[in-house]
Amino acid sequence: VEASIPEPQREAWTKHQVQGFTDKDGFEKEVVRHVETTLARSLYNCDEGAAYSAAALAFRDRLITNWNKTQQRQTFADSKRVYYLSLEFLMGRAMDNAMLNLGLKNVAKDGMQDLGFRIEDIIGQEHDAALGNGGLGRLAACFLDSLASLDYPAWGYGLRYRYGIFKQEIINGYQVEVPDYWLDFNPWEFPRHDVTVDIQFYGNVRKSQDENGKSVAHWEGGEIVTAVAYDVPIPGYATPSTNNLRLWSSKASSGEFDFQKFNNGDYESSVADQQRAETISAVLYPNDNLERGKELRLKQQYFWVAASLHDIVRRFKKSKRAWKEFPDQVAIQLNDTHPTLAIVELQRILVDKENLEWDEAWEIVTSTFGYTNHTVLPEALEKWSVGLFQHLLPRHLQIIYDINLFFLQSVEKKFPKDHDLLSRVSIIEESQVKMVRMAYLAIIGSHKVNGVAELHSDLIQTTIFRDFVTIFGADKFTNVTNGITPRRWLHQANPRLSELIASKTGGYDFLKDLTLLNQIEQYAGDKEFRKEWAEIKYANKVRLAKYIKSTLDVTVNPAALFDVQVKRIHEYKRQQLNIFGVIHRYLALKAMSPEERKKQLPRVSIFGGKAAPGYWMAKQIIHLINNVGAVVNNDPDIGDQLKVIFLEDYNVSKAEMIIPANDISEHISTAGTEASGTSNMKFVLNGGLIIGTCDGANIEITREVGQENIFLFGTLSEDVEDLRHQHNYSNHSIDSNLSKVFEAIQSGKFGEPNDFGAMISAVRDHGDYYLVSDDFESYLDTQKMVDTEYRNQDEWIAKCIRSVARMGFFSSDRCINEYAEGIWNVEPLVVKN
Ligand code: 9GP
Repeated sequence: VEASIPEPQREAWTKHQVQGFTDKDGFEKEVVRHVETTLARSLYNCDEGAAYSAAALAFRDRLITNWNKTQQRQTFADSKRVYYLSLEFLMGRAMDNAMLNLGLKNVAKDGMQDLGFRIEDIIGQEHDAALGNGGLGRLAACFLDSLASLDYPAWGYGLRYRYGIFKQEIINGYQVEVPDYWLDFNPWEFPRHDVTVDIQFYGNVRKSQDENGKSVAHWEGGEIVTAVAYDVPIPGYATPSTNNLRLWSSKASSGEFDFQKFNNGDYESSVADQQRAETISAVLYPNDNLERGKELRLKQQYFWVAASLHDIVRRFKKSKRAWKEFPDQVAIQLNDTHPTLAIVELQRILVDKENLEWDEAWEIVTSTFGYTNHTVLPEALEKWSVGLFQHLLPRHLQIIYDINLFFLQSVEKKFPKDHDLLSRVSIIEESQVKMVRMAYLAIIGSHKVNGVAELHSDLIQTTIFRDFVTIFGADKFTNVTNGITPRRWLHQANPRLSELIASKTGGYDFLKDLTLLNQIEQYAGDKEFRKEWAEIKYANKVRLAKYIKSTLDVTVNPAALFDVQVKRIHEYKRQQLNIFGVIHRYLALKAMSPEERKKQLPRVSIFGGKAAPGYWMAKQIIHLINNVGAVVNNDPDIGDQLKVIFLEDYNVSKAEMIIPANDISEHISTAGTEASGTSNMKFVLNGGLIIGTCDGANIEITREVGQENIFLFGTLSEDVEDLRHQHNYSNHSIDSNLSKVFEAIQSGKFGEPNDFGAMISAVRDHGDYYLVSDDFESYLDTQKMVDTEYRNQDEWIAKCIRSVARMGFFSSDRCINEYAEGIWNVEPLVVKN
């Protein structure tokens, strides 16, 4: 407020307010200006990289006008805001999205052409912003798009990692990790060197009494690291609303050097301090659905939530409202347990800094937070050792103990003498090494807890969080089935399909209300429409085939069935089941006469995905896929009948190319393990069918598209435990097809058999935890049905059209509206142009 311009001088400001370009001429002018001034180049040395930079800067300027308007509107309206706390935002590329959301892609296309460039080439220059591992991070990115598109006043808060998820190279069939340094040129962020927060670590707690005899805690000593804000504008589609994603970067608190040390000649140690501070935001932990309990990770978590809360509280305090109004102004969503410390931090701020009574503060805290659980996998549920907490965050540990004490007292009151219950729900696990259970803390400190698909939400209520349902009642628990943004995952990734749909639905309104897709169902029987549909699919497959040729030098036939499984590599996602199925197909083809072989439906099995660098088994799965590809793709008997492709370095921008080319995609996790999955939604929305298990959102996809339009197979989640039990107590049988696959691997046909011994043993000798052997036969049978049905192309395409028509439910807009109404209690705030 102090820095605002006095009324009499505002006229000059209004007169010169930046409006941003709206037409081709204006765009070209901006590009040329940026090439010549910002980049200090000219028409004599403007390559595609420079052209991208200039176009991106032009769009960034354009976004910032809307961003300013939005932020001013939100500040003046002073209405409730949503804060989405996520350690991951897997944004992908920004420029294409900005052009489409602003409705200026054609302007940019024509403008770039005038200036001598093809827009596709320019878009292709952008480096993905890969600040996430997989589904969880991409969901956060889709949510930001929907929040802005629906005009919700919302901010995302995350970390500005210097290195995003590693780049994957495949060398001799093995995954090799290469650092992803993405910040060389990033026009999409605004450094705010004036927005900083000092964050404390370590030290100790001293207690004193205030004048009223109340005990007061002082957290003293330790070290301070500074958080610096970087803002990323998030444009909504067809609205000026442009929200903010604030990412924090760490630096040493004294600036570049500790001058004291520097002046004393202790240069090395002053640099070391600086580097240690910067390490906090240096790397994204590359694990998906796995927590490893590393101190640096806990440091990252506290650094990020403390900076974010400081920011949120600072903003709230400007309004001079009473503290009890905090939850009317602020809703904070915890994306998984990673930001759970925010609960403790807010309690600390209210009690230690703002002198509120414990109960009053706790009421505010629990009314503010909502917690989304994204997994039931035990290895992904966060626990931190009490010792580590004591060392790193001593005051927070005390507060956690108090939260736990008051909680357990209330449980005891309600369920007297149930000591088992008390130890089961305690935030502190009394194991040999005492642990803090973050998910329990998140539940106790939030007013709503949600899962991300119906089955998953049921499972958390009946298994891992069952006791909490008993204690708090079922109302605290809810489901919000995940969704995806149709802007990126249809309009941007598959422009021709989007155009075809628009031609039949009277324009692009379906991108704002995806249920309007139902209007295309009537064309499922229309020959002409089917033909256009098939042509688009074919063109998308040709594009992918060209990419495969140029990167792997393998020729694939675009007329073959493209069967795609791209996602993080994990035993629970069962890429091993898929590749065993491929080996079975290969052996079957080899056993046929050439005439018979020719009669089979040609198929291209496409894999992609990263393995966590420390996940040995996942890396072996990648290795096996590549080895199988090397044999099959070079076998002259096989030719076009089967190709096996592993696409290197799967990421968001590659997904945008791969997904529109799918005929069928595989979502084949062991039932009850995949919380939701979101790529399943993207694949169907792009006109493909699913082969999948009854898991996660596959179940709701089936409900929406109809079971005649999806290929389901495998064990049901309610039978999984029994089967696992049986495996452990009796010898489970391996069917002969799977045995033959194992024999082929062990014969050395696909490289050194020892490399894959553990993968086979896991299924055959060690209990087959993921039920590969149980599901193998039904998987093969279902794949046979896929082959048969694909031959009837008319009917296949009709199925795809009907499925797309029924996918309206899976828009992240529906999902965000459910959060807004059921969890956040927040209203849209329209920003005028
Ligand atoms: O594994 C889930 C995935 O099924 C879900 O779609 C995604 C978004 O909700 O979250 C993933 N969970 C994690 O990455 C870790 O909890």
